[in-house]
Amino acid sequence: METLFSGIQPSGIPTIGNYIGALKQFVEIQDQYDCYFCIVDQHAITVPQDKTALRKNIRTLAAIYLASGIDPDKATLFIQSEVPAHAQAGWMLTSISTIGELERMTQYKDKAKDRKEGIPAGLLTYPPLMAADILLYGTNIVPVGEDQKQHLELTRDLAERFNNRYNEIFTIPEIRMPKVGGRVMSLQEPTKKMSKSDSNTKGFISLLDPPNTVAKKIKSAVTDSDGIVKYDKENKPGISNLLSMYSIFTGESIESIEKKYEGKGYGDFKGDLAQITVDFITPFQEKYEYYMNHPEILDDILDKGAEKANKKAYKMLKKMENAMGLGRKRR
Ligand code: ATP
Ligand code: LTN
Repeated sequence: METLFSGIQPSGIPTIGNYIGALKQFVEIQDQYDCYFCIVDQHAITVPQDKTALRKNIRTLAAIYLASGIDPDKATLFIQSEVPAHAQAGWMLTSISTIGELERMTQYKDKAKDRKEGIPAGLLTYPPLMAADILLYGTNIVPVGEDQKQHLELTRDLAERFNNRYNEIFTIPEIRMPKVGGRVMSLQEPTKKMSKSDSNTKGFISLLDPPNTVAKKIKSAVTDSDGIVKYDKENKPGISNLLSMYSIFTGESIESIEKKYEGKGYGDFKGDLAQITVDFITPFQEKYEYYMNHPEILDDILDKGAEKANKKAYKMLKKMENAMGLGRKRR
């Protein structure tokens, strides 16, 4: 069976964008791969985090993975910092990365420009840590949203560089992006990606927003003034974004949704989308509550996950050290 790896940062409460771009894909293909799903807390600290909030977000994210339908009997769910090989391998891959290629990463540029009190060095070295996450498991496939494409390309470059320079130990991973919904946009600024760390909370739907808040946010989403429900990403980014969401939740094609709302205004469309989203989020939140109310079940899943991930990652770490000549050769 091939191996799948993906990660989400516990940098806030996941949004419907994270669900559509990442979690939903995970669940759809989890039966076809040996899956590793990671709560990447060491990535989250590349920007300042409040320690109490971080701890809370880690548990919340674990429960959200499970509420989305990740099956802990099949997949390995674990916390990055509980598997030290990630940071160790990350250091080795940082050492073969160049500052030039890291400075070209758009996520780095975007996040660095918001930092008023100096740019944390971890923001720059974030991608080799991500490469370590992936490469440690001999990963074949990485399901992510569109924003991670550049990081995946760098991961492939680093893997090839390492293989050529030291020893052929890494599998070159493939990226998998959703056909629709790879980039869910902000409800307030539809040319910007929906992000869980957005300071304007009206821009995103958190997976834990109360249903009436969800409905309100959709109804007040920014659209345009021509009132025609039609997909046109360039000229009508707001309504196009909502159309994608509608299509993803119902499975209907964009064309058939456009037909359905021909001659109707945005009000009807948004009202229906609000209901559809609430119908998804209500049972989702019930499952989430179950795991939050049973911390012993959650801890047990995370303990087992860390144990399994540690075993697998440690083997690759040793191969990396051998290839690079670190430490002593064991007799
Ligand atoms: P942050 O806002 O803290 O930078 P984020 O919301 O971008 O975080 P991540 O934890 O970095 O979320 O991403 C987790 C997964 O969700 C990744 O696979 C990413 O590609 C995907 N993702 C994030 N935002 C979106 C979005 N707006 N649309 C589709 N997929 C997304
Ligand atoms: N960089 C990703 C999160 C992430 C990840 C990974 C995704 C860290 N390590 C490994 C896939 C595989 C992000 O910011 N969304």
